[in-house]
Amino acid sequence: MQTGKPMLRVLSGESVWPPPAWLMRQAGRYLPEYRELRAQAGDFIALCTNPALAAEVTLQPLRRYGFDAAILFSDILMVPWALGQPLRFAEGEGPLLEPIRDAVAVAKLDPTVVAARAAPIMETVSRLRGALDRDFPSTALIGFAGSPFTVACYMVDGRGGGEFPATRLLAHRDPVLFAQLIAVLEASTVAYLEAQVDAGAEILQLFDSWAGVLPPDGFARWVVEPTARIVAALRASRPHVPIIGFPRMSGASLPAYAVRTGVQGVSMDTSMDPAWAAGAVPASIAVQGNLDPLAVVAGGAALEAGTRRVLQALRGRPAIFNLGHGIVPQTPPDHVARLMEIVRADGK
Ligand code: 1CP
Repeated sequence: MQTGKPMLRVLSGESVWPPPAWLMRQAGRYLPEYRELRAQAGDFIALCTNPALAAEVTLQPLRRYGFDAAILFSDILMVPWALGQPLRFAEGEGPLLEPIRDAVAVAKLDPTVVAARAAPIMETVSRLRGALDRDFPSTALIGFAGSPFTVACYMVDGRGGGEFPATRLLAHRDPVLFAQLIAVLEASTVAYLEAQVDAGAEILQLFDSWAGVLPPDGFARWVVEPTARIVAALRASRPHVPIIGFPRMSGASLPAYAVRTGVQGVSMDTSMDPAWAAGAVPASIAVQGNLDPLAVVAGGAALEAGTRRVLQALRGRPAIFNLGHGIVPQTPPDHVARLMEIVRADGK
């Protein structure tokens, strides 16, 4: 019998079956206990910077479902927040930031202040690590950040929405300035993730949710290269911590992304055929994914068949069961319980 946390075994290249499982956005609005605590906290940034409450919401889904990983409750936009960019989360609208579009605004960003301003988040990580060691000894703690390109999308456009026209235009019109912004984000991300590791994170995930909006040369320059430099810096400074990359909607570029960035795991989005990816990504790199979050909302036959299809594709190689994107607020909590039963019973 091999020992150790299943998530860490898989990310060191071992095949573990049934695969370890966790769900992106596993803490959040689909859980009544989250909604209650969120109402107490007031605004979302107050929740992310309150170590007692942020640790509590991280643990809520573990108590219900016993996932193999806990993911720090925070947001990818806490890096722009720590850089001093004005940010608020408007009810029903998502994040709103004061857009950064010129050299003066980029020059004001100072990556050396990020780790210190993010101190409350590091306090959450260290509380979580203590709680897991005590109550969930086989659950691994995931720290995370957005990748530079995806974070830049919000910083330049100032809001979500999925198209990010101002960001894409800036990258075409003024690649020198855009490269400066990406460089600030690379340095900030490395410092921010190193601080999470020092506080107790055991795995790091880089979310590149909007990687798929770029043309191929942009994908190489703004997604693959910055991620490769971040991974190289972290492998040098914190060599024991595996990294999972999530280049969402990267299609056929996923295997090349996995190899060129040097990540230990790669997360597949909903549109990807997991059987194809399981064969195309080298077996030394774990694949993670990729049930459609809407199949969990639907439940019934869609949930049963979808979960089995993903499990079948993952069998026989290092793999982590997850969704293809975050769980959505209208997900019935019992459907998540059923999902975990199917995974734990090896698809039976
Ligand atoms: O009112 C609320 O409760 C706010 C909703 C919410 C939550 C629960 C937001 C605002 N962020 C989060 C938490 C969060 N975000 C986590 C930790 C929770 C967990 O996973 O258990 C994580 C890892 C994220 C990461 C995140 N934030 C991403 C990358 C993953 C993805 O979903 O693609 C992105 C793109 C964001 C930006 C963001 N923050 C919040 C919203 C609504 C959005 C998306 C905005 C948009 O549509 O563009």
